[in-house]
Amino acid sequence: MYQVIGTARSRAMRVFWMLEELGQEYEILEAGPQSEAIQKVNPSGKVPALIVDGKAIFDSVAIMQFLADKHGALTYPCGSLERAEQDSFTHFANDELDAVLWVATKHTFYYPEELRVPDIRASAEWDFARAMVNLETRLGDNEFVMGDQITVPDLLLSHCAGWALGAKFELPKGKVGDYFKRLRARPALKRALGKASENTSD
Ligand SMILES: N[C@@H](CCC(=O)N[C@@H](CS)C(=O)NCC(=O)O)C(=O)O
Repeated sequence: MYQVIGTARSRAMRVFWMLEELGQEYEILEAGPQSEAIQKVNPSGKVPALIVDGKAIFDSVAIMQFLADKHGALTYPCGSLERAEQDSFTHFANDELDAVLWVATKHTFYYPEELRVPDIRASAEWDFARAMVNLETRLGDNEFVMGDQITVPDLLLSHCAGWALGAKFELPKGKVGDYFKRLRARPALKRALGKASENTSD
């Protein structure tokens, strides 16, 4: 059975969601960033990590893509043109959303107070809003970014949207807003949230 080290309030949530979409069994080893449990397997102390056959894989996106490839779902095959486009959406989500939200988060509460620069918020909001416009253009009238088929970047983009909402960034209405609503209504996400809340000590 897979084991995931992390918490619901971290990027581990994406991995729980992916495992639920794939119908895989997993155990949550609840441990936060820089905890002893994660430092034992990941020198950077960052969550999440996936333990598979005694080996730890870290970085949420590497884990999600590994799982998708291994179980042959939520992904196009390596070497296909579709996979190149799918990966381009994955990098878009990481570069334009995750990175921007992470910088804003670090300057809100993660860094020691003396290192925080609250003024970066305006540029983060500007970057985020620009990314939403780009997403609207690329999404068009599709159900998911790759068309009819849900893939790894949809989960990633939706997880970032939830993060943005929690951090009080403005989410667009219209096509992108409806796209995020569709993703948040996925039964697999609901199951992942339920399982995570059973495992949380918060
Ligand atoms: N690119 C990594 C980022 C992992 C990451 O930064 N995780 C946060 C929690 S969501 C963390 O553990 N941060 C601890 C730190 O930066 O010291 C991923 O997607 O897994």
